[in-house]
Amino acid sequence: MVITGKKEISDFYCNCQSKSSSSLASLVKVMGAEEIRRIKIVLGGDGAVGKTSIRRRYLGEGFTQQYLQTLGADFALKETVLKDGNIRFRWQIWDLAGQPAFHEVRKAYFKGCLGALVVYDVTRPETLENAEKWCEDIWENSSYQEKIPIVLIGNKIDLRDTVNDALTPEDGKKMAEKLGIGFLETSAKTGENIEDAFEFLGRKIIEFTNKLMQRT
Ligand code: G3D
Ligand code: MG
Repeated sequence: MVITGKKEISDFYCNCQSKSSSSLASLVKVMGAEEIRRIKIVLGGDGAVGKTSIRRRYLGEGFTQQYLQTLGADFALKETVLKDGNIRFRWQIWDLAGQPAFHEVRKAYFKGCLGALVVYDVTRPETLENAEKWCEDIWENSSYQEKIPIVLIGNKIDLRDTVNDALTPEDGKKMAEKLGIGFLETSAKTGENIEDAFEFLGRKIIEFTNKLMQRT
């Protein structure tokens, strides 16, 4: 692949497979870090925790959505500007449609991904336990040697008072601390913290890519 301009470098960022961090970093340094435009992130978590609802709530109207039949994944694009720093991102958000035979597609799903939201449902405690496995799976299958940024999302907080054994914010915080990742609670129904979740992840991705670039 010939890297000649902005489009190519952003495509490179999206498509890179098993590039070492140093080769990636040196390439980005040559082109200038501010050229990064498009960032692939994935949504992880058990079925019915609210991944698709979170994505839909965040993207609102006017987004591009494609369905990748071979992967069984929905794939959506949104351009957004982080509130400070004026860094413009074009999110490429991958969201598996349903829960197909995931082990067969996950390599392609995680390929080139620079960050993830791993979602659990605060009304179903087993989904938080499984969130740990999701994180490990993402790190194992990602294209980077370093652990890519993940934000743990406790979703459906609007339903917390309707069940007896709902997870508390402390439960999620504890898991996030154990895994060394960020944490936030959301409701895709009311919209609470949905924007913040993506912004939080965006900041972590900036830190991550800056760190990669400093290594060269
Ligand atoms: P998934 O993509 O993780 O499989 P979905 O999950 O986004 O398809 O959501 C599964 C169900 O949970 C949907 O209900 C959806 O409306 C609901 N849901 C998602 N997020 C929230 C939330 O924050 N609060 C509440 N109350 N419900 C939520 P249906 O009935 O359409 O299957
Ligand atoms: Mg879904």
